[in-house]
Amino acid sequence: KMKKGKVVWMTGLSGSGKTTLCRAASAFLRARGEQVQILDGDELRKGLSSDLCFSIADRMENIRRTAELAKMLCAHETTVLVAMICPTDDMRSLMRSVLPDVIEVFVNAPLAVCESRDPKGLYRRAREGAIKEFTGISSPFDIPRQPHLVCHTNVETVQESTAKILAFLLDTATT
Ligand code: GGZ
Repeated sequence: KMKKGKVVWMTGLSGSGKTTLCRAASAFLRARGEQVQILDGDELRKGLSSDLCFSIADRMENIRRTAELAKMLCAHETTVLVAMICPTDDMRSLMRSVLPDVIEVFVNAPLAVCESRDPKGLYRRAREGAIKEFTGISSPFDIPRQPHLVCHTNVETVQESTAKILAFLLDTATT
Protein backbone atom coordinates (compact mmCIF):
# COMPACT_ATOMS: atom_id res chain seq x y z
CA LYS A 1 0.00 0.00 0.00
CA MET A 2 1.33 3.42 -0.93
CA LYS A 3 2.16 5.65 1.99
CA LYS A 4 0.76 9.14 1.54
CA GLY A 5 2.49 12.27 2.75
CA LYS A 6 0.97 14.83 5.08
CA VAL A 7 0.37 18.52 4.53
CA VAL A 8 0.89 21.00 7.37
CA TRP A 9 -0.42 24.46 6.53
CA MET A 10 0.82 27.38 8.64
CA THR A 11 -1.62 30.27 8.47
CA GLY A 12 -0.87 33.62 10.11
CA LEU A 13 0.07 37.24 9.58
CA SER A 14 3.19 38.40 7.78
CA GLY A 15 5.99 38.29 10.35
CA SER A 16 4.21 35.78 12.62
CA GLY A 17 6.92 33.13 12.12
CA LYS A 18 5.46 30.76 9.50
CA THR A 19 8.67 30.46 7.47
CA THR A 20 10.81 30.00 10.57
CA LEU A 21 8.63 27.16 11.87
CA CYS A 22 8.53 25.46 8.45
CA ARG A 23 12.32 25.54 8.24
CA ALA A 24 12.79 24.19 11.75
CA ALA A 25 10.26 21.37 11.21
CA SER A 26 11.81 20.59 7.83
CA ALA A 27 15.33 20.31 9.29
CA PHE A 28 14.10 17.86 11.92
CA LEU A 29 12.20 15.67 9.44
CA ARG A 30 15.04 15.64 6.91
CA ALA A 31 17.44 14.52 9.63
CA ARG A 32 15.10 11.54 10.16
CA GLY A 33 15.44 10.71 6.49
CA GLU A 34 12.03 11.93 5.39
CA GLN A 35 11.28 13.75 2.16
CA VAL A 36 10.08 17.27 2.83
CA GLN A 37 8.97 20.12 0.58
CA ILE A 38 8.40 23.64 1.85
CA LEU A 39 5.90 25.76 -0.08
CA ASP A 40 6.44 29.37 1.00
CA GLY A 41 4.09 32.09 -0.23
CA ASP A 42 6.88 34.57 -0.52
CA GLU A 43 8.87 32.16 -2.75
CA LEU A 44 5.95 30.84 -4.83
CA ARG A 45 4.96 34.38 -5.69
CA LYS A 46 8.32 34.79 -7.49
CA GLY A 47 7.65 31.78 -9.73
CA LEU A 48 4.52 29.64 -9.96
CA SER A 49 2.30 32.57 -8.91
CA SER A 50 4.28 35.53 -10.23
CA ASP A 51 1.18 36.65 -12.15
CA LEU A 52 -0.80 37.16 -8.93
CA CYS A 53 -1.15 40.18 -6.63
CA PHE A 54 -2.92 40.60 -3.28
CA SER A 55 -6.58 41.16 -4.16
CA ILE A 56 -8.98 38.66 -2.58
CA ALA A 57 -9.42 36.96 -5.96
CA ASP A 58 -5.67 36.66 -6.55
CA ARG A 59 -5.07 35.33 -3.04
CA MET A 60 -7.81 32.73 -3.63
CA GLU A 61 -6.08 31.61 -6.82
CA ASN A 62 -2.72 31.58 -5.03
CA ILE A 63 -4.18 29.31 -2.33
CA ARG A 64 -5.88 27.04 -4.88
CA ARG A 65 -2.67 26.53 -6.88
CA THR A 66 -0.60 25.88 -3.80
CA ALA A 67 -3.13 23.42 -2.40
CA GLU A 68 -3.21 21.50 -5.70
CA LEU A 69 0.59 21.42 -5.78
CA ALA A 70 0.70 20.19 -2.18
CA LYS A 71 -1.78 17.44 -3.07
CA MET A 72 0.43 16.24 -5.92
CA LEU A 73 3.53 16.22 -3.71
CA CYS A 74 1.65 14.25 -1.04
CA ALA A 75 1.15 11.37 -3.40
CA HIS A 76 4.92 10.86 -3.38
CA GLU A 77 5.41 10.23 0.34
CA THR A 78 6.53 13.80 0.77
CA THR A 79 5.67 15.82 3.84
CA VAL A 80 4.59 19.25 2.62
CA LEU A 81 5.02 22.26 4.89
CA VAL A 82 3.15 25.33 3.65
CA ALA A 83 3.87 28.87 4.86
CA MET A 84 1.13 31.03 3.43
CA ILE A 85 -1.02 33.69 5.10
CA CYS A 86 -4.29 32.21 3.79
CA PRO A 87 -6.12 35.07 5.52
CA THR A 88 -9.86 34.42 5.20
CA ASP A 89 -12.36 31.73 6.15
CA ASP A 90 -13.26 31.35 2.45
CA MET A 91 -9.63 30.74 1.49
CA ARG A 92 -9.25 28.15 4.24
CA SER A 93 -12.43 26.39 3.10
CA LEU A 94 -11.07 26.28 -0.44
CA MET A 95 -7.76 24.92 0.87
CA ARG A 96 -9.53 22.21 2.91
CA SER A 97 -11.69 21.23 -0.07
CA VAL A 98 -8.50 20.37 -1.99
CA LEU A 99 -6.68 18.97 1.07
CA PRO A 100 -9.26 17.25 3.33
CA ASP A 101 -6.56 15.82 5.63
CA VAL A 102 -4.54 19.01 6.01
CA ILE A 103 -3.16 19.89 9.45
CA GLU A 104 -3.95 23.55 9.99
CA VAL A 105 -1.58 25.45 12.29
CA PHE A 106 -2.44 28.99 13.35
CA VAL A 107 0.85 30.81 13.82
CA ASN A 108 -0.53 33.36 16.22
CA ALA A 109 1.46 36.42 17.10
CA PRO A 110 -0.50 39.62 17.78
CA LEU A 111 -0.53 42.15 14.96
CA ALA A 112 1.35 44.65 17.16
CA VAL A 113 4.13 42.10 17.65
CA CYS A 114 4.35 41.27 13.93
CA GLU A 115 4.40 44.97 13.16
CA SER A 116 7.19 45.63 15.66
CA ARG A 117 9.26 42.77 14.17
CA ASP A 118 8.74 44.09 10.62
CA PRO A 119 11.79 42.24 9.23
CA LYS A 120 11.25 43.53 5.69
CA GLY A 121 9.76 46.94 6.47
CA LEU A 122 6.47 45.91 4.85
CA TYR A 123 4.24 47.04 7.75
CA ARG A 124 5.87 50.46 7.77
CA ARG A 125 5.30 50.80 4.04
CA ALA A 126 1.73 49.54 4.41
CA ARG A 127 1.04 52.15 7.12
CA GLU A 128 2.44 54.82 4.80
CA GLY A 129 0.05 53.63 2.10
CA ALA A 130 2.89 52.54 -0.20
CA ILE A 131 1.64 48.91 -0.11
CA LYS A 132 -2.09 48.47 -0.72
CA GLU A 133 -4.20 45.56 0.56
CA PHE A 134 -1.72 44.56 3.25
CA THR A 135 -2.97 41.78 5.53
CA GLY A 136 -3.90 43.06 8.99
CA ILE A 137 -3.62 46.72 7.92
CA SER A 138 -5.76 47.22 4.83
CA SER A 139 -6.84 43.67 3.98
CA PRO A 140 -8.70 41.22 6.25
CA PHE A 141 -7.32 38.47 8.45
CA ASP A 142 -10.03 36.24 9.94
CA ILE A 143 -9.06 34.47 13.15
CA PRO A 144 -8.91 30.75 12.25
CA ARG A 145 -11.99 29.06 13.73
CA GLN A 146 -10.86 25.45 14.07
CA PRO A 147 -7.10 25.11 13.71
CA HIS A 148 -5.61 21.78 14.77
CA LEU A 149 -2.85 23.66 16.56
CA VAL A 150 -2.05 27.18 17.67
CA CYS A 151 1.56 28.36 18.07
CA HIS A 152 1.90 31.52 20.14
CA THR A 153 5.19 32.63 18.67
CA ASN A 154 5.38 35.75 20.82
CA VAL A 155 5.68 33.66 24.00
CA GLU A 156 6.88 30.24 22.79
CA THR A 157 10.40 29.56 21.53
CA VAL A 158 10.89 28.29 17.98
CA GLN A 159 11.82 24.93 19.53
CA GLU A 160 8.63 24.75 21.60
CA SER A 161 6.36 25.62 18.67
CA THR A 162 8.21 23.23 16.36
CA ALA A 163 8.02 20.39 18.90
CA LYS A 164 4.25 20.88 19.11
CA ILE A 165 3.86 20.69 15.34
CA LEU A 166 6.10 17.63 15.02
CA ALA A 167 4.34 15.79 17.85
CA PHE A 168 0.99 16.32 16.17
CA LEU A 169 2.33 15.38 12.74
CA LEU A 170 4.09 12.21 13.89
CA ASP A 171 1.04 11.21 15.93
CA THR A 172 -1.38 11.55 13.00
CA ALA A 173 1.10 9.82 10.64
CA THR A 174 0.58 6.53 12.47
CA THR A 175 -3.21 6.66 12.81
C1 GGZ B 1 0.33 40.45 2.70
C2 GGZ B 1 2.27 40.72 1.49
C3 GGZ B 1 1.69 41.78 0.79
C4 GGZ B 1 0.37 42.14 1.09
C5 GGZ B 1 3.70 41.49 0.03
N1 GGZ B 1 -0.29 41.45 2.05
O1 GGZ B 1 6.06 38.09 5.39
P1 GGZ B 1 6.45 37.95 3.97
O2 GGZ B 1 6.02 39.25 3.16
O3 GGZ B 1 7.80 37.53 3.63
O4 GGZ B 1 5.42 37.03 3.29
C6 GGZ B 1 4.25 37.73 2.90
C7 GGZ B 1 3.88 37.27 1.56
C8 GGZ B 1 2.42 36.85 1.62
O5 GGZ B 1 2.10 36.03 0.55
P2 GGZ B 1 1.10 34.80 0.70
O6 GGZ B 1 1.16 34.11 -0.61
O7 GGZ B 1 1.42 34.02 1.91
O8 GGZ B 1 -0.33 35.51 0.91
S1 GGZ B 1 -1.78 34.89 0.68
O9 GGZ B 1 -1.85 33.58 1.38
O10 GGZ B 1 -2.71 35.87 1.27
O11 GGZ B 1 -1.99 34.74 -0.77
C9 GGZ B 1 4.66 39.22 2.78
C10 GGZ B 1 4.51 39.53 1.31
O12 GGZ B 1 4.06 38.33 0.65
N2 GGZ B 1 3.52 40.55 1.00
N3 GGZ B 1 2.61 42.25 -0.12
N4 GGZ B 1 -0.24 43.16 0.45
N5 GGZ B 1 1.60 40.06 2.46
